[in-house]
Amino acid sequence: MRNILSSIDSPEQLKNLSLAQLNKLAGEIRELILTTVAKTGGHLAPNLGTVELTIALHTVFNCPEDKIVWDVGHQAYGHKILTGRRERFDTLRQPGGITGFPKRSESMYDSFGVGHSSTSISAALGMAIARDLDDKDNYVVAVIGDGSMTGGEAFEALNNAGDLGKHLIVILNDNEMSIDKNVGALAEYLSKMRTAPTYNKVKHDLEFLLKRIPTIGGSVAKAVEHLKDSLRFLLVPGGLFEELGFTYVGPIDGHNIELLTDVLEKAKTMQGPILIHTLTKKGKGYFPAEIEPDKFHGVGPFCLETGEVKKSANPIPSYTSVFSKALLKLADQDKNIVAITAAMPTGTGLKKFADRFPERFLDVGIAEQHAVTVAAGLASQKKKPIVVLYSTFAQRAYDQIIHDVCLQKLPVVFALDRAGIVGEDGPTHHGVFDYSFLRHMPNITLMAPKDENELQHMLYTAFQLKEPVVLRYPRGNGVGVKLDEELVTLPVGMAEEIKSGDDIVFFAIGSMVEACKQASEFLGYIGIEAGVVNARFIKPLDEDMLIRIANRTKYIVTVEDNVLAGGFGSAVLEFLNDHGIAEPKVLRLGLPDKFIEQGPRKDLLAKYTLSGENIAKSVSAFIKSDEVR
Ligand SMILES: Cc1ncc(C[n+]2csc(CCOP(=O)(O)OP(=O)(O)O)c2C)c(N)n1
Repeated sequence: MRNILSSIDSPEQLKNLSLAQLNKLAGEIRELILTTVAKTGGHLAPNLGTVELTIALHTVFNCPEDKIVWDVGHQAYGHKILTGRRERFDTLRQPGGITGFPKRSESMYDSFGVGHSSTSISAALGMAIARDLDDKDNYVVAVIGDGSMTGGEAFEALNNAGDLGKHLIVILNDNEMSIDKNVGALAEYLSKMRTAPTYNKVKHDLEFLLKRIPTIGGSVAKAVEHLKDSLRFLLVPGGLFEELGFTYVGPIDGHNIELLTDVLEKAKTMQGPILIHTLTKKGKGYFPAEIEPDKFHGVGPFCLETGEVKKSANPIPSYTSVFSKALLKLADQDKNIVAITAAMPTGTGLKKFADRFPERFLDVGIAEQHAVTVAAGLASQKKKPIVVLYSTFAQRAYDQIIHDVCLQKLPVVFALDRAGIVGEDGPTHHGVFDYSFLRHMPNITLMAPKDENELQHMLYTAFQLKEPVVLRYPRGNGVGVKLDEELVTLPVGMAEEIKSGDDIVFFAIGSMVEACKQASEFLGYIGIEAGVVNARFIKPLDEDMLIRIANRTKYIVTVEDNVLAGGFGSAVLEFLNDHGIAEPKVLRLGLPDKFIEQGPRKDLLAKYTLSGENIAKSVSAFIKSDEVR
């Protein structure tokens, strides 16, 4: 059979294909996903698991009139391939290329932009309400994984949707995995549904019976058809989802296109909210991903033949791994330390902690808000909780950090990993807002290390303080400095002078200190003596240091990998203004008031004037323009 995918430019074309062709198409889509992601990196295992579901959805529904809302959106590559983006698929996650998640501005088939989890049912419900208000009759389908279903917002949406009774189809894509193994009581519940002995026995008996009924006509044939239908719609009694007002269908094989299309067609004719429970295999069709779905959840470029991930030869440890080791060391010495992750034990470096101290480790599921308040509860009872989140996902817990932690001055430590620009995951994942949304919280101490060694000391310091503390550090490798054996308490609110120089002084924070050291070298070549100060703390700011700097230079340059609006540079400006310090002039370097696109981290840093060379260029241009004035 000739290649089918190469002629598919719109999902409409799927409707003319036979089942055999649809099955062949599934293989071709898998192949394209595999060969592309092996080169570009990306979310492999989730996408391999949803190929048949995607085909079935686009065969049964008429997009873009009908709306498919993907949760997280990290499983929508097949959808992208089938909706006019096949030829550009090789640009996946590249600068200017196809994005790794659905994006409304990229395609009319992407009904809702996404990247953070557990939003699909809410968004789909909104679309269903709008449809009914407009007297339209399109279908709305949310596709959500069992991991994403652990997020509070998903429950809030089920609760609301079950009550409103709008026609809405929710597909629960259950592969028993979040990034790591899915956790929690819901995961247990789903697992019981999958293996419910009554369900399986009845199903088996009925299938056995049906196979034995000879081909017959008339009313008996109809009865048999009906029986087949009931088999597909066999309900597991007492379902949680039924109690919430949904009609529950399943569990069904999420890799069987015939079954999926049958069930979806039937769901179109039903009333009210429907939840279809599909069982899929994460990584389906690629053995290395099937056996290690966590490793292939989000993966860099890899060798297709062996499944070996192409590692950079960089021997410098990552910030995450230095954090992970330092925390283990501290937890060995202090039995009160409890570590909390929101479904990211591997990504945050907490896996070893979980293995060594299972009783002091909590994976709460994709529930950042709950993670923070559970930590507040622990802290109220004299435990020393540390909540480890990616900066971007901490955005979810803004109120909990204010209301449950800071207001009560509870000693919770927050470690925000992947802060700053993260790279190819793009605007949904850059952690570039944390200085701005944290620094205005009373009672908080906010710090960022200049290198991996300072990260260890900051972690140690954080546990010494008896109040809320945040430390934030970037994705990727450290600077390559020696790691001290003995950890010390850093003086809170004190910056560190790293390099002298008075023509201008860099007041830099976090990983930008290293970039400023390089910038200072560059400026030296053109006769500008640039001092470098490592601010260490965004809050409290080292005000004495700022006054000293102000007294000796004409220009202060603040540098941060955060949005400029309300960030670190703003804090410096506020201080100078509030103290009537009009000189020196302040140049703030950081990220502009826009969402930063996808691309290699290094390139984006350079593009937004945060590489050593480009910092130096901006500074020299700033001085020149000032001299002209
Ligand atoms: C709010 C939020 N926290 C964490 C993440 C990181 N994350 C991306 S996918 C994922 C697991 C999702 O599991 P599931 O929904 O079951 O999908 P699967 O990958 O298994 O197909 C997590 C934790 C996120 N995207 N959003």
